[in-house]
Amino acid sequence: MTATSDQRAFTEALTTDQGIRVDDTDNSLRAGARGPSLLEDFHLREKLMRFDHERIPERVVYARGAGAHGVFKVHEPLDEYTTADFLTDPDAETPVFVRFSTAQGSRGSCDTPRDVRGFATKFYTRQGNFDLVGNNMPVFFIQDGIKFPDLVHALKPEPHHEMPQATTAHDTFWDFVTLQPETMHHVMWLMSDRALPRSYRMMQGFGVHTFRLVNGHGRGTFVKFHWTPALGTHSLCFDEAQRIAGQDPDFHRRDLWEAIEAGAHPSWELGVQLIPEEQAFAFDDLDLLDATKLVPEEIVPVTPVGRLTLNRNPDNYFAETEQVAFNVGNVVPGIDVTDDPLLQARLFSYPDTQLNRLGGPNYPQLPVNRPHVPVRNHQQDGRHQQRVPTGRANYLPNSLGGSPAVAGPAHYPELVDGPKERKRSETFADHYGQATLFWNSMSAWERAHVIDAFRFELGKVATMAVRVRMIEHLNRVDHDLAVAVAAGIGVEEPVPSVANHGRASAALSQAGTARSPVTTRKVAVLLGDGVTARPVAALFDDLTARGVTVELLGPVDGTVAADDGLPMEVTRAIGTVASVLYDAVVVPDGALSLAADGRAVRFVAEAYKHGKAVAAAGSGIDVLHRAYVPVDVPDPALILDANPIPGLLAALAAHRNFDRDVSAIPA
Ligand code: HDD
Repeated sequence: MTATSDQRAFTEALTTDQGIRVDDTDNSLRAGARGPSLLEDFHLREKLMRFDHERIPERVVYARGAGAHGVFKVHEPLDEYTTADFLTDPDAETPVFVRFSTAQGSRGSCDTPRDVRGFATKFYTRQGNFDLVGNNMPVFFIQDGIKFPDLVHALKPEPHHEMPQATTAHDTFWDFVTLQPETMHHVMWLMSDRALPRSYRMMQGFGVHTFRLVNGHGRGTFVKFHWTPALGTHSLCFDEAQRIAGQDPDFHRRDLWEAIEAGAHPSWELGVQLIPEEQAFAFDDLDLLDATKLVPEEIVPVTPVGRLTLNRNPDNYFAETEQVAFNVGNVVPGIDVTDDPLLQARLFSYPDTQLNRLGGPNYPQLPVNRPHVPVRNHQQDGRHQQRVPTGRANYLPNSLGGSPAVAGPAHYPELVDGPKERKRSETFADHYGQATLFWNSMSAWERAHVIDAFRFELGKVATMAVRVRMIEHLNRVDHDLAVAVAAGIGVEEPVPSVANHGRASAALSQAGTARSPVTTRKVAVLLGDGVTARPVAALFDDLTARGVTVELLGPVDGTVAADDGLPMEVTRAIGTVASVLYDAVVVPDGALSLAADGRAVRFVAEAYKHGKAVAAAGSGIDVLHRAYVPVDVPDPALILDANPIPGLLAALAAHRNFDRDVSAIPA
């Protein structure tokens, strides 16, 4: 939004919507101090009417989101492939608005359910708006958009009682999945930790579909878009995500907001996989038009081409994040769509849904949707028209009011030829190969998390036949996976059916993510009377200087008495937070009361259980004993050194130690 926004910090007189000054906004106009209110009180009526109409329909999917402004810059001109100005001019700083979201839950649900995340970017380019409406997973559930309403009905709360909210752990979802096996690959992603990002700032984004770049000679190149976060791709574990949902339902939007406010601007590298059009059929086991498939990076590498940086929070949630309207059909010259049947259906659905959500055809005039270039046409009228066109000629051609040049880029002249038929291509037929590829690419702990997730979700499915069907499908993905899940949900062990093809793609595993900058990671230090002041101060200063957020948690707000006799100020009381809101916990020496404080013991046990860095010294180690932390087991993220800082930094950079055996930790 620009400086034309209303200023809420009013310094001038309060007025009605008609600009009339208000004499009293606390008392309605009455017939006597104890008498009935009068209809003529236009201020009362206007105030209530405006309040009554504040809500608009929430998005039918991806209702809960968080947005931010930023910029995009391309590194090198890509004019060999595209005429898109923002991809060919390295000096161009293209403004963007990004909206991250969960897909299943209502607007008021929480940030951390097991779910796909939306990653939608509006580029306000010098050639008009380009929208890249992607997800944090590179594939989608279905191949044809005509199945989208069925998919969404099945995964949303069940229609008779509207339960459960923001989760796929219920019968209708798995009923649908097991009857529509093209979902199998995406379901593997959904059951993995990819569905539980640590932060919007730490997740990848994907355009999912194959798009087309078109260069100045009219040559097309297939392209897949990737966003790679500078902070690494990291996830929560499921137990942690569930606890966060209660502790801080706004966990991800708060994280994004606070990072941007603190000047720690999140950034992503835009990468492209480029495939010459002649090679459209070069892949044996996938069709580029099938959105349930990815192109392994080992086969077509991802080339980094530009950088996205988010640097400004919205001024107003509703005006910007809620009213932003994306459309996969918003493509600028040099970028085009393909015949992917999922994409083709989306081309209809997005502008259509905005009409319902935003109440009419003039939503592109809303400040957050407005292109940063002039708009000239004879579209007119309709609800909420903001422009005042002048002149009498509102048609083309005309000789009475001047005509804008009609000189846009030609559509890509793709040859289209075929019988009209409702038919899926044979090249879309394999539903299991890439589900197996994903499974094969997981590390041991990632596999364990996937098995747990399937057991949890299918364990919530009451219809035994659905569980059995899902095990049959998993048996075609990988026999060991099917056996492990079946054992947890009361389904008979399946007999081997299809041999695992054995192929893997290292890029799909999060275990391989590069060590990350520790900036904006959150460390809790547990305090109590007698705590050793000097090491705590050293730790605080060192980590803070590196951009780590260190919070000192006391038994209550205020101060504790440190061992140097001075009061040490606490950041917040331990009872107002939980370990799930931090990446690491430190239990310093000297605070003897902590070992007897159940909140501190739980804090440590839970942090350890969730694979986090746990550092302790002296009496702090007693707290670890009480939390059943096996202090003798070698563990890079269990730091008992006199100087815990190097160990803590290494453990934070590694994100988590999910290799721990935590099955016996009671948290
Ligand atoms: Fe969609 C919203 C991503 C398939 C129909 N979608 C929406 C949003 C994201 C995606 C990130 C939220 C945008 C925002 O922040 O406002 N959708 C995807 C991806 C898909 C996909 C990555 C597959 C590759 N979507 C898809 C299909 C259809 C839709 C096949 C319908 C045929 N999607 C919609 C929608 C939404 C939407 C109903 C709801 C609100 C909106 O569009 O603006 O039109």
